[in-house]
Amino acid sequence: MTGPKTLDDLYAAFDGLHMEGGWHRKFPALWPVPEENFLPYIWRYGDVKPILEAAGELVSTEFAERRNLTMRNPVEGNRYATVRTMVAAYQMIKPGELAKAHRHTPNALRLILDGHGTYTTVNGTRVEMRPGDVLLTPNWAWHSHESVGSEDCYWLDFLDVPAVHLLEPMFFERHPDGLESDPVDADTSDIAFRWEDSVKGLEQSTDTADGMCQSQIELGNPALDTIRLYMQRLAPKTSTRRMQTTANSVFAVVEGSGQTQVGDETIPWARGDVIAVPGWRPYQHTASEDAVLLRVTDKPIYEKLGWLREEVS
Ligand code: GTQ
Ligand code: FE2
Repeated sequence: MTGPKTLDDLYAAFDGLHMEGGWHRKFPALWPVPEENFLPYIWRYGDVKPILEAAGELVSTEFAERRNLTMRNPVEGNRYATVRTMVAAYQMIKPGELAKAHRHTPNALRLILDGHGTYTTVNGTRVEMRPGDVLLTPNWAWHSHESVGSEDCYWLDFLDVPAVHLLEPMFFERHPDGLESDPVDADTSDIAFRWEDSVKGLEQSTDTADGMCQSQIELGNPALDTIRLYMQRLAPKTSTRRMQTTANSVFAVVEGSGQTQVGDETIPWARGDVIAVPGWRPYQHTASEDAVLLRVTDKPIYEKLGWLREEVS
């Protein structure tokens, strides 16, 4: 026998071939339940708005193309993502500004916070962006944003860019002409969920999402290949049940105020805030007053792959 004679020699031989014995790994490959990696965290609109306003003075859309401010989860080593598969951003556009057309494989959606007179054009359809509206920009759809009004317009972006980073099907291109030609105006569109329709839907809905809200409606089914969206109304001074799910969520506060318990943390929130709730962290909400949350979740990924596990207690 000419092979290694001692355990140390054996492991050195493995190492020389870029291999590792399953029984003496430096890092485990399997563990009993999901690890806690990404951290629960909140970004407050009240903190962000003045900074975006300043960016409005210092950074033009000529220079930046998108005046967007992404929310980086504070977990050590993270460079970009808000939760494992998704990134959220605040974006602002000023009167007369244009964010030129481009397209990319990441799916995106926006929730409008403030301002009127801004339009987004998605694959040739131009729709107005009004507060409370949710607008979709699916995989590879051309999109541009343009202000023709007199108010600064603020919104939230949510994209599955980190999922694309993980799986690597990234493609991105700018429109050769900067803008799509001859867009058609539309007030109703497959890519637009209007706030007034959400309000009506929430009034009529009897779906309580297993006690996770007073009522919820789903926007789309799913809204995007990788993302499901739910508008959830919370009853004042009432705690929801506790949810634990392998899927990640980012909540945006559309209306009202309250707090969310995630793991051991209690996170108070108000309109325009964004809360990162990473997978498998038990969470429950308590509204102080009538509140509406937009839940943005990567649940379709887990559903499709057979990895969705949910428990409500
Ligand atoms: O508005 O097209 O926050 O492409 C990140 C990437 C917004 C957008 C973001 C984007 C956009
Ligand atoms: Fe984009």
